[in-house]
Amino acid sequence: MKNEILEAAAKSILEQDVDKAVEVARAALAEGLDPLEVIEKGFTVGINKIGELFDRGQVFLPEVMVCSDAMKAATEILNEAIPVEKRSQGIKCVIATVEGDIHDIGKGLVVSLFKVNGLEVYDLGCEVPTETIIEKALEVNADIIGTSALLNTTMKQMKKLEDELRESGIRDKVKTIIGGAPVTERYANRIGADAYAENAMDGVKKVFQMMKKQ
Ligand code: B12
Repeated sequence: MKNEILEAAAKSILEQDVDKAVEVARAALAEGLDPLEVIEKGFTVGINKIGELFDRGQVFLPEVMVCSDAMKAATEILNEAIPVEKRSQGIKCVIATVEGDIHDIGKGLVVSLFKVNGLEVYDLGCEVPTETIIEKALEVNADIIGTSALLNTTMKQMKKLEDELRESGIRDKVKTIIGGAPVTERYANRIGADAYAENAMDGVKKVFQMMKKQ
C-alpha cells in the first residue's frame, strides 16, 4: 500500500493533477504514512522528474507551473501533519529564498521542518534582497540565516550575503546555512557559509550541530 501511494504521489505531479495530488496526500495520512517520507519519496520524485523533462525541452513552463501548484497543495496538507516538537529550542532562524529567485517549494519545506523541530522561524518569503535578510537577522537577533537558491544565476546572492555580513562586522554573530538544487557543499566552503544542507531534514541536523558547537 505504501509503495502504491508513493507512486501515485509522483504520478499526480507528473500528470499535473492538482486534485489527485491532494487526494493522494490525504490518503497517505489516512493510511498513517510518515508525511515527510511521502513528500520526499513520493511528490519530490515527481517534481524532480518534471525538472528533467523541462531541461530536455519535453515540458514547458506553464506545465511546470501546474505541477508546482499540485506539489504545493500536497505539501501544505502533509507539512501540517508532521508531528510538532513542542519544546522550543530557543534557536532563531531567518529563512529566505534569495533575490531574483521565485522557487519557494523547497524553502517552504525547510520552514515547516524547522518549525516542527522547535526552531523559531522568520520566513521572509522569496526574492528577498540581501539587505532585507541582514536587517531582519539583526532585528530579531537571529542565530541562523538560511537561504535557498534554485538557479545558477541567483546562487551568487549567497556569496553576497557572506561578503556583506563580513563587511558589516557581524559575520561571527550568526551562522549561515545554504541549500537548493544547484548548491553544493563545495560551494558553501568556497563562499564561507557555515553549512550546506542537501534537504530539509539535513538542514535541521546541521543547525543543531552548529548550535551545539557554540
Ligand atoms: C517547480 C519549479 C519551478 C516553479 C517554481 C514554483 C515555486 N513557487 O517554487 C516555476 C514554474 C515558477 C519555475 C520557474 C522557473 N524555473 Co524552475 N523549477 C522547478 C523545479 C521543477 C522543481 C523545484 C522544486 O520545487 N523542487 C522540490 C523541492 C522540494 O526541492 P528543492 O527546491 O531542491 O529543496 C530541497 C533541497 O534543495 C533543500 N533546500 C533548498 N533550499 C534550502 C535552504 C536551506 C536553508 C536548507 C537547509 C535546505 C534547502 O531542502 C529542500 C527540501 O528537502 C526545478 C527542477 C529541480 N530539479 O530542481 C526547476 C528549476 C530549478 N527551474 C529552472 C528554471 C530555469 C526556471 C526559470 C528560469 C524558467 C524560465 N525560463 O522562466 C524560472 C525561474 C524564475 C525565477 N526568477 O525564479 C531550472 C534551473 C536551472 C539552473 N540551475 O539555473 C531548473 C533546475 C529546471 C531545469 N532542469 O532546467 N520553476
